[in-house]
Amino acid sequence: MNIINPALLEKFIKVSERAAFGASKYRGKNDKIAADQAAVDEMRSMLNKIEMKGKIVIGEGEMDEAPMLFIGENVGTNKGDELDIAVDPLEGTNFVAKNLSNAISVLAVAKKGGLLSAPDTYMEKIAVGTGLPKNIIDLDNSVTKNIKLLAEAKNRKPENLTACILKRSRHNKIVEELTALNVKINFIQDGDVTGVLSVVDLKSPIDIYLGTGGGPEGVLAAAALDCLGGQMQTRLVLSNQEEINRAKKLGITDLNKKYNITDMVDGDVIFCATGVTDGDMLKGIEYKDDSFLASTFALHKSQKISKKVTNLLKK
Ligand code: VTB
Repeated sequence: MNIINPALLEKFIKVSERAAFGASKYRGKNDKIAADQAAVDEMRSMLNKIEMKGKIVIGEGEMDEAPMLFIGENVGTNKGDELDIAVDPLEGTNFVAKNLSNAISVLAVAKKGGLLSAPDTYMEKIAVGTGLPKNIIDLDNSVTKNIKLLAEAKNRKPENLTACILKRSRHNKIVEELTALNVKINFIQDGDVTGVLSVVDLKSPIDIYLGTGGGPEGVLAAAALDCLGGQMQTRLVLSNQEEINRAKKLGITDLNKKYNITDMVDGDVIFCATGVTDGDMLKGIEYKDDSFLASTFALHKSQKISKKVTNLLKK
């Protein structure tokens, strides 16, 4: 495998740490836009310090709609390796605005061409954890069939499984089927990167993630699951001509394609997520006089690195 320079992991950790710190200043201030902007500013300035020819493939939007970290923007010093970068400087803007748990700053990095350039449209997602038969779940199966297959593989009854679902009315049908099977449901209000990753969190009881959320968030979660060994399948939801055009502009030709992890992430990958507010996966930014503590979940596939790091940094 063509690996990403292992020394870069620490540099990308610094990027998500500073972005999370930027957003943390707006916790509970009821200003989603300012919180996001602060995270974007910090993330961009840190990315530009890294020796690389970086390109944003998933970002804040397309060039004409996002002034910074837009899709196609070049970042880094313009020397070094060619890397593709997916960012969500603030995943869970609502959480920060209302000072609720689970806001994170997140990014994924691959070699050039290694990440699916997903449009900012909805995406169907289904994910399960490690140690299961390959391709056990499928978006084209009914929810009932997927649950039965999973229960069988785990040697448990459906009533002893827990599913994580984003609380939206579009998921009513999924919820109905799960309820009929007596599957336990853990609803989340927002933040499906963390939601998907709960299937590989050894402390969490989540057996399956199901539902439709953001496309960019889907690729970010796939990058982490690729390092951690879970399974995920996704499909873009393109509901009008404008969305279809956006997908085509990003090079997507098969509009109904079901993506497995290897279709979204190719080769080596780095993933970093830093907590902004306290959450299931990470602690939020903690202020200490002129410094702050930042907790980050950092992964580097080729190096088999999966670690949680807490650093004390100058404000
Ligand atoms: C999704 C989800 C994100 O926002 O994009 C969601 O992937 C927006 O969904 O994790 P709605 O349009 O239904 O509100 C998040 O939850 C947070 O950015």
